[in-house]
Amino acid sequence: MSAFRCGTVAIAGRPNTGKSSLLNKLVGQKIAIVSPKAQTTRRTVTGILTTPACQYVFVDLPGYQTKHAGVLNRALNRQATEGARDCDVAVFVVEALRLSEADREVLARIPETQQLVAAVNKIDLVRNRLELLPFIERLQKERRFAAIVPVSARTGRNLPELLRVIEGLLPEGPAAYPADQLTDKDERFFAAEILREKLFQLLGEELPYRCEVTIESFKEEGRLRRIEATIWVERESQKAIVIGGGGALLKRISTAARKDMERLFGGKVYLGTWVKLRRDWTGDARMLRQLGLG
Ligand SMILES: Nc1nc2c(ncn2[C@@H]2O[C@H](COP(=O)(O)OP(=O)(O)OP(=O)(O)O)[C@@H](O)[C@H]2O)c(=O)[nH]1
Ligand SMILES: [Mg+2]
Repeated sequence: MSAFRCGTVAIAGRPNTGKSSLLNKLVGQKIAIVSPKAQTTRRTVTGILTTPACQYVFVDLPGYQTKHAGVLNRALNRQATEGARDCDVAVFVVEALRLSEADREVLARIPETQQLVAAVNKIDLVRNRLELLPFIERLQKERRFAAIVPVSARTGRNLPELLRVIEGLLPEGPAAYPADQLTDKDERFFAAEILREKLFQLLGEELPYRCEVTIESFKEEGRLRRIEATIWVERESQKAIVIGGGGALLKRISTAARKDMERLFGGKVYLGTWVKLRRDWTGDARMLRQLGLG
């Protein structure tokens, strides 16, 4: 029998390629937040998968983006870049048939010495499978990959093959975490992330980028979790939008978040949400540090 393997696997790519969806499907539970909007992920999330032969410590990174400047965007790009270097294996996630300049920018930031696997995601959207082959050939010209694996984070197609390839690249060594541990983040972290996901899913195109969430208190009272959260916005007008007429939108957001929290935590949740103003927080380095984003 071959020796046990264990190592860190960074999931890198431009925004919206399906990195967080891939992490969730690989570990079999929704721990990373997902939305159709770019730059949903702001904090790296670790997801651990342990098999009889291997422990994969996946790290879902923010998408590396080149569209927007600003203090927050720079901080996210820094996390994305460092994360893809500081791991045993990097998985470069690219959308099938869509290789753009933005993808190349990501590749350019991953050192040549880094073990690198390409996951060609969203193949469920490819009508004609024959188109995949020339796409893979194009990718091969961009960079030397240890392997290129077409996958679908949505359907789970080919994920066993992706895992097999990664396993072969991980170093031999004992497990770093107990076999049943799913993540290194606590419930407080996930409470904030889930609420942020609802803002991404239920607010318009621009507003989610102006919002951040902090957890003011998290108490366990028997089987109930009592959570008080603040949604930070940058302007008074944004506050009114998030709350909505008669508080209707905030209520929808909170209810959706509470249900997801109850599902993840496996118990009842009371969720109190307040919307507060912190002028121009996305450009405020001190506030970003306080939020763990700087
Ligand atoms: N059809 C299809 N859609 C997918 C697949 N994987 C992800 N998506 C969708 O792509 C969108 C982006 O997914 P995310 O997982 O949030 O992407 P991400 O790369 O983590 O994005 P950022 O965190 O913004 O960098 C969502 O609408 C997902 O539902 C897939 O395999 N097939
Ligand atoms: Mg993400």
